Order: sequence, then structure tokens, then C-alpha cells
Amino acid sequence: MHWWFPADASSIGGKVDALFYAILYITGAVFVLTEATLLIFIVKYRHRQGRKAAYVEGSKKAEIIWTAIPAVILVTLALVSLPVWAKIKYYSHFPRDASPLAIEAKQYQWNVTYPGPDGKISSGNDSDDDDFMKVDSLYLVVNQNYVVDLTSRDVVHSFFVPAFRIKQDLVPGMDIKLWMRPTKTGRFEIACAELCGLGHYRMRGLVFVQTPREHAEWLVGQGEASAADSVTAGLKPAPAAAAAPAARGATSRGKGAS
Ligand SMILES: [Cu+2]
Repeated sequence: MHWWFPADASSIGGKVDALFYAILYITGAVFVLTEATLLIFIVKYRHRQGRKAAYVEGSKKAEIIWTAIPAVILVTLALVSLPVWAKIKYYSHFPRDASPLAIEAKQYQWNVTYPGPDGKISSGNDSDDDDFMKVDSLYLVVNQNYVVDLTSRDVVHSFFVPAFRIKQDLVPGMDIKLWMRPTKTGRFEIACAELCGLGHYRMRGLVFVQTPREHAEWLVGQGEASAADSVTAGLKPAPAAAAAPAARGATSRGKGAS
């Protein structure tokens, strides 16, 4: 059913969708039943000449029934969804063979830090820091596990990849972890799902799920471009070499105006 949901592209998508449809069918059936009953009663018990309304004080039996049935349904849904929730959200269930990534949200962009050749995200004071950063673009290898460190620099954001059925808040001051395994190659949308300011609507990014070969080729191309991205995002101070051309640019603009 892809006319209202993007095709599922992650390892947990099927489980999330199954729960979603189970809840949709149950609430849908209750909705149809109650609305149909309402319509039937409106017609059946409409005002008629000479008919008196009955005075009903309540019914213990009816109340027990309409409390017990929803309670049983809700508890069942909770029990069924608990293992799925645990698999997605509990740190103890995270895959052990995952590659690390870090995503920092800020108004209004996603700063994605990749570990570089050493396979580790540095803590910031490592001397051999080979991490590199991309703004608003997340490059992943298909069928590989990732654990992402989510942080926010300013306000609450929410990392939402509809095709992965993943949505997780990023809270300033908190270090929140998320794992995912993309199962399809392609390009998918990242959206911020928490109203975070006037530019919230443009806080979007893209996930590029690549084959291992494509990813290796992409990695080779990651040098100066990513360094420039890090500077744009304000994560790293502009190196002296990068500051010089900017100054020249300002001079030439000044000349053009005079
Ligand atoms: Cu946001």
C-alpha cells in the first residue's frame, strides 16, 4: 500500500507497519460501528407524535462491558508492541556490529558526522581526528547496521525518516542513541518532525543508501568538500588557508560596487 506510505526501506519497517495497521483496523472498526449505531439510533428514536422519552439513569452492566473491552484491547496492543519498541529503542537490543554516526541538529539543519577511516567518532580532543561532516546528507550502506548519536545544539528537534519508519526526538543536553539498518538502496527524505522555529519547514535532509561499492567510491571523494561543510556548520573554526580566499572575495565585491 504505497499510495499513502513511502515504501518501507529499513529492517524494522515491516514490524512498525504491522502494528500500525493492527491499530488502524481496530480503531477503524470501532469508528464504523459507533458511527453506524449513532446514525441508526438518530433515525430509529427520532421524535414521533405521542412517544415519551425514557429516563435512563445508567447501567452498571453496560459500563463494565464498555470499560473491559477497550481495556483488553489496549493491554493486548501494549503487550504486542512492547517487543517491537524494545527492539527499536532499548540500548540493550542494539546491534553490536553497528557503525557509529553522530547527528547534531540545530536550527535548521542536520550536521552528520562520519567516523572516517578509523571507524570511530572522536570525542573532540583526539589528536588523530579523521572524522568528517556533511550537512543535511546521510550516506549509508545498504544492509549495514548503524548506531547514531543524536544531539541538539539549541531546541528540541525530531529526526524523522518516513521510509525507515524512524522518528526520534533530539533534546538539548541529552545524548540519545538510535539504531537503523537500511534495506533498500535509494534516496530518502529526512524531516524534522518537531516544530523548532520559523525555519522548521526547511529543516530537511536526504538519506542516500548506497551499495558497498558506491559507498567506497563516495568515501574517496570526501576530502575538502566535507571540511568546507564542517566550517559552514560552525563545528570547526575556518583554517587560515580557507579564510584567505573569503577575504579576497570581499575585496573584489567591494571593487565591483565602487
Ligand atoms: Cu527542527
